[in-house]
Amino acid sequence: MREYGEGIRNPRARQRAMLIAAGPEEADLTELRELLRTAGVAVAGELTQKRTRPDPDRYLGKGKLAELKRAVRETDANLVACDDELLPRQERNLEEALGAPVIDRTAIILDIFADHANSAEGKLQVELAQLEYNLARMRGLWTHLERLGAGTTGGIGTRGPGETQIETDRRLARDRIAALKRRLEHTRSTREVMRKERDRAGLPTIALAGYTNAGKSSLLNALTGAEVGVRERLFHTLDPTTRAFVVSGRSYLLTDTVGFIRKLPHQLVEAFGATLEEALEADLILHVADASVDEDELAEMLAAVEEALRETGAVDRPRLLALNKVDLLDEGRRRELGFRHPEAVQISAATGEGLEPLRDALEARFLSSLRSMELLVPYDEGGSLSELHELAGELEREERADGVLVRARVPAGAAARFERFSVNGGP
Ligand SMILES: Nc1nc2c(ncn2[C@@H]2O[C@H](COP(=O)(O)OP(=O)(O)OP(=O)(O)O)[C@@H](O)[C@H]2O)c(=O)[nH]1
Ligand SMILES: [Mg+2]
Repeated sequence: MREYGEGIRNPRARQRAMLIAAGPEEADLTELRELLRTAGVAVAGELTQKRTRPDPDRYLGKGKLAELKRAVRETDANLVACDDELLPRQERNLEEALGAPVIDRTAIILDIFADHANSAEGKLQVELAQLEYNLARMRGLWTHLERLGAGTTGGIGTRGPGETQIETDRRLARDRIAALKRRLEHTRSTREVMRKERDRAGLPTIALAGYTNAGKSSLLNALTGAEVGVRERLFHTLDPTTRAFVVSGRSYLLTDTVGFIRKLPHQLVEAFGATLEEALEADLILHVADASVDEDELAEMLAAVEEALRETGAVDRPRLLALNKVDLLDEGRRRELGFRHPEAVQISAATGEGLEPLRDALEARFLSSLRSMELLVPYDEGGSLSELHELAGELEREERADGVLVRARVPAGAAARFERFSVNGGP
């Protein structure tokens, strides 16, 4: 990674972006603003164009581009941020025409991810995604925003390094990509071992999935008493966190995952794919949505999450929808939501409202998969008995001369482990 210029702590602090978007619908740049806020970039203004599809060479039409140039000058913006991922050609042409650096939605999201990555694995995954993105753009080994903000490469708006340098960088990038993939493979096999452990425990697993900022981490905390970081910023959580929680005496494992977003960069889906896929391999996916937004936006966010689940191959898992943040809604809107999403549970991770019905709904989903077992557990198998307790909650038990006779309903995944104590010979 390239060093920042001397004395420049946060190279983005002085960045003022002009926002642009083009497409068949009237553009709503709220989310792009939110992304930039999270990335620490100020917004100087916005300019949108309605057209069937963006211009293949310049993204905007000629007249609009001239307008943009004026707007950049007038508002003193030093950066242009596009709500779509740009083709390398569009980006180059825009930068040339404007004399100002241009970044796209993907670069911004990648930058936020780079900033928020904590675990060794998360960092490797983000670096891999950034390299793939930069390689496609013949960029060097540093991230786009860094390059733009640092002011060390000859000032804003100057093109990248010369051809030879680019070739060297490309080769280095490919080597680095191969090395990163190897290291990720390695961390994955380590986690595979951990997962086997978990599977052996046979606890039912639930994965939280949802749009970024929906309140997944807040819900994990509310249900499990954990203290996972929660913040009013996008993509706060990148690493899956798993915690146990108890409903009617039974333990479940709940995993928090990275949030999704519209137009999620495919480089990130690829880089985070394996981790996500594993987390989402749960018995149930609890889809958490921010229900405080308006109906159209909610529908869009729900669809974006479905799309991302499809991309990670988790679309066939059983689902439960939790509409979060209902503390911000009035009675009328709640009723309307209940009407539109009768299968969903309305909750507030913040106030705790609706969490009891949610626990009940979760439990109900698992009841059908429980197996009734009658077991005779010898007295020297105390470990098995407490394990059984964790899995089955309250036990009906009877002390006998040769052990404890137990009637329990055990999750199907764990039933095999207790088979040897079975006295009723099967389900
Ligand atoms: N009013 C209200 N705010 C909530 C509720 N749940 C979460 N929030 C707020 O929403 C913001 C995002 O919450 P998080 O739990 O970090 O959301 P997340 O889905 O984990 O977000 P990412 O990790 O970025 O994907 C925070 O400011 C929370 O305080 C809720 O039920 N009501
Ligand atoms: Mg989170």
